Amino acid sequence: MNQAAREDLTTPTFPPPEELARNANVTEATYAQAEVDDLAFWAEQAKRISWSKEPTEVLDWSNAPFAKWFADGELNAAYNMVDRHVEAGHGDRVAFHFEGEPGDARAITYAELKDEVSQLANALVELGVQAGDRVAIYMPMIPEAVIAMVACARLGAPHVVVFGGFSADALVNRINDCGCEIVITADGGYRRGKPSALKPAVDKALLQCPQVRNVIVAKRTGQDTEMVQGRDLWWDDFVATQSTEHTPESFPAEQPLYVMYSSGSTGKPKGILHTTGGYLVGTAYTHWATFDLKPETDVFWTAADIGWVTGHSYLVYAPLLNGATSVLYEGTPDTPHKGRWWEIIDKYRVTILYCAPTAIRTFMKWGSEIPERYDLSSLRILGSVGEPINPEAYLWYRKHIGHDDTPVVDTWWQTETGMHLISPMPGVATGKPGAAMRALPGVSVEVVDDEGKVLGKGESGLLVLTKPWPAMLRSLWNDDQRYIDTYWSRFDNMYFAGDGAKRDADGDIWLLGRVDDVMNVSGHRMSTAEIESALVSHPKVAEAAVVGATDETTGQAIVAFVILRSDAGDGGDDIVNELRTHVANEIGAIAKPKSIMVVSELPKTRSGKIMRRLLRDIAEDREVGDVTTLQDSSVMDQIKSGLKGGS
Ligand code: 6R9
Repeated sequence: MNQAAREDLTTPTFPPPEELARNANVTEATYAQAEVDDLAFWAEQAKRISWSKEPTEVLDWSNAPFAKWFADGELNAAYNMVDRHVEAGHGDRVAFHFEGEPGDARAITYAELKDEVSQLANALVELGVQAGDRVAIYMPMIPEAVIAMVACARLGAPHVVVFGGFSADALVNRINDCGCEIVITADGGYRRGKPSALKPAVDKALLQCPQVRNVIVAKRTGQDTEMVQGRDLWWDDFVATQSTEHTPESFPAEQPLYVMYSSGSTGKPKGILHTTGGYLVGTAYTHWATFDLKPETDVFWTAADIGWVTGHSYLVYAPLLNGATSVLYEGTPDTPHKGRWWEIIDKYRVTILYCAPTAIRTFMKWGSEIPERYDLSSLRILGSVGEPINPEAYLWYRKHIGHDDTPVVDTWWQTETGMHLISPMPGVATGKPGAAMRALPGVSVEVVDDEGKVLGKGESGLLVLTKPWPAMLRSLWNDDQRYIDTYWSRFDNMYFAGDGAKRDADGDIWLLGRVDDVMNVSGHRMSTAEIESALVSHPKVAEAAVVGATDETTGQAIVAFVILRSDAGDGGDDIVNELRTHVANEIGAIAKPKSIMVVSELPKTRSGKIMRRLLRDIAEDREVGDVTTLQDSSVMDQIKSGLKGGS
């Protein structure tokens, strides 16, 4: 049976729970309203934000593709994230339940957050930071990381968060590309039960970043830390002693807010630039819409690192803008035990969980008996982000985490888009496992062919955005030309997302993976995601990654790497043939992998993306390339030493 038939016939669909639909933030009427006049709709959403000067314009697209949103408005981002909630009488509301990996915990109220953000803002001012200056943040998942981002936003000083798992080299590139003069870091953080140092990487990096004047160091692990006199300052000495009073200044809506480098790709990383007004409107609105957020009662948990855009938009910015209560967890899901996430959900009565399919597949591999030990009844909505969620993972997530009655929202977006653009709305959609389904109200997407012709039901092609949206990137840092070339040159007046997509018979959208992950085998276009999904639907398979390896005869050949479920043992002697036959049955003989290798781990970036580039190196029998952005750089050695494969 082919993939389309499998979707239509055997995968169940899930209408929204009645009560959720009755009280839903977004209804079918919201789509209709946005369709009548999308700019009026965005002007309406801008009221979620407190402006010191209300904008009278919505979108200025006269210099396309360089957009200005709410351009004559003025505001302060941090005022919107903390002060206004305190002024509204919500100072005692918990902003974050921080849970350290070793089990230490701290609840931080909005009033406390306001004080600590103000202290850091004062400290940065003392170091000479002015609006427009860039500040690098290289931190573990601790409250000071959030405080650092919000304090920079308060000063109109764009932050450049570099994922704490990246190497000193990655730090050098980003600090220098952006011209950062201040770095905020920590002695270390806890990972897998051990303190893991961060400061030495900063010291190493700064040998190549002469313009950096000062480093602020938060104490987390208490490990021995070298401090460079005159340059390095302990947070406890320098920040915690500052005044808790700081008056937020107003900035124009287009004030740069942050630069985030896109990771995991080859070549020079792109510095994606976001600005203030539109980004705040777009993230606040989508957080409220996609997760049906009720800030007074929900406990929201984005289980993602702040070094990834999901951590920016939906761990820091949107939850604080909406006055929500969130969980901030420092560590790994299996420390000290494999039930850690479910224990946290149980402890804080989390109502909305947002994570990546790769995490879900890991939990599947560990077995459903682990979450069964915890009370997960507080959950009411589950979110997915980062890659297409295969139907098996969706169904497992819904059944074993979501007690078979919580909607799963599969949110498609990018670092560049800043906010969700495609996702089912939980109170409206009849969820289809594996489909991101429909553009959010106010957002315009199409699937087009190579010539830019809009495709219809039952057709596959490339995903494009046909109208600007408020949280869109404004450019690439110092590289307007690359911004135009990458996103706006492939088609006229359309943003090219780089993802393949199809519309099913109902017109709903399915993401097919990056177009660079689309293989061409004997002239047939095939998506890596589709074959991975077929492999994972086999009862013995926990995870799969597929790459196209250069092949003399067929152009590209399909090579699969699979991790077996723990109860499948070594899969048996014939496992490779069994899986090839299975894929042939699921999709067709053309999709049969030429070779399948059984491995114990897959190489992933910290945001959970499989680094297919490295697998391609193995499949093509090459020296493995740059592994600096891997979550665990020993994985490649493990894969090479433990291959069980065949062709
Ligand atoms: C938020 C984030 C963006 C790329 C994007 C696409 C993939 C993200 C997805 C998804 C299918 C989803 N992607 N969410 N694919 N379904 N729900 O992940 O940003 O790190 O910039 O990655 O991730 O390929 O183009 P980023």
